[in-house]
Amino acid sequence: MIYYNNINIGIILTKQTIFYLCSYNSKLFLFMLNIVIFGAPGSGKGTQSEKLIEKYHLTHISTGEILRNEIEHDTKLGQLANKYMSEGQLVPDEVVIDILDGLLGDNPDSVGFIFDGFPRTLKQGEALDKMLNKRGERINVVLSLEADDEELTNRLIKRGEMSGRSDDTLETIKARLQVYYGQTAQLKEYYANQGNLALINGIGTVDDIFGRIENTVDKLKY
Ligand code: B4P
Repeated sequence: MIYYNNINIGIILTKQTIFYLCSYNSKLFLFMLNIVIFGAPGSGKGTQSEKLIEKYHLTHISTGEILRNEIEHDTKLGQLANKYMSEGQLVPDEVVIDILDGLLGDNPDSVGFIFDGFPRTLKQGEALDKMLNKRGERINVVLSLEADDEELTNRLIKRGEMSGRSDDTLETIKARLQVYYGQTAQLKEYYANQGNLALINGIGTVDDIFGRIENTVDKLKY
């Protein structure tokens, strides 16, 4: 528990969740912690999300994972998504925005979310702001994992060799990087203008990078 003037800040750890509580003049407030984990393909979004979930007990939403699951089960949505993903292109905005909207509705009591791989376009970013506003929430921080193209390409090729993921081939990786710089990277300016953007050096060991993330996230609460 931290005390500052009339403000007390603390964390309550229950079996499944951590609540961030703040009391001011004896009134209690519950903080939501909404994090966007952002970056080019291969920047470590999925990897660092796992560590964030472990530490902060937030609800993880990975649009890539959801879409891959639909492909695996050969659903209508999966068949549609596969057309785009197998070529390294983005699945249409309306489709992923609908998925997100549904997931937020399914988790009314969540103490916060990690948005992994969403948003990927300005339209998705604006839609996410609107969806959170409706819940009386907002994005607290956008963690942008920064790594160069050579490192990103090497990581994804390695993963493709091990997992056989169909979009981890050299040709598709090149297309995904182009899509990132053409359609996604502009979101950094959008979030910088909101004052939410934190650039994280994404090179180094997974634990080193998570240390940088923890420094940023922990400063947010206190
Ligand atoms: P995603 O699943 O989000 O895949 P990704 O961008 O390639 O990143 P990923 O999270 O998998 O990689 P990570 O950096 O963790 O999306 C896949 C596709 O789905 C998209 O291309 C698109 O078609 C579609 N899609 C998803 N969301 C969408 C949306 N919102 N709108 C439209 N379409 C959407 O890790 C990569 C590798 O690096 C791993 O093997 C990991 O082990 C390794 N690694 C991580 N950190 C490392 C480190 N520090 N050092 C060395 N290796 C490291």
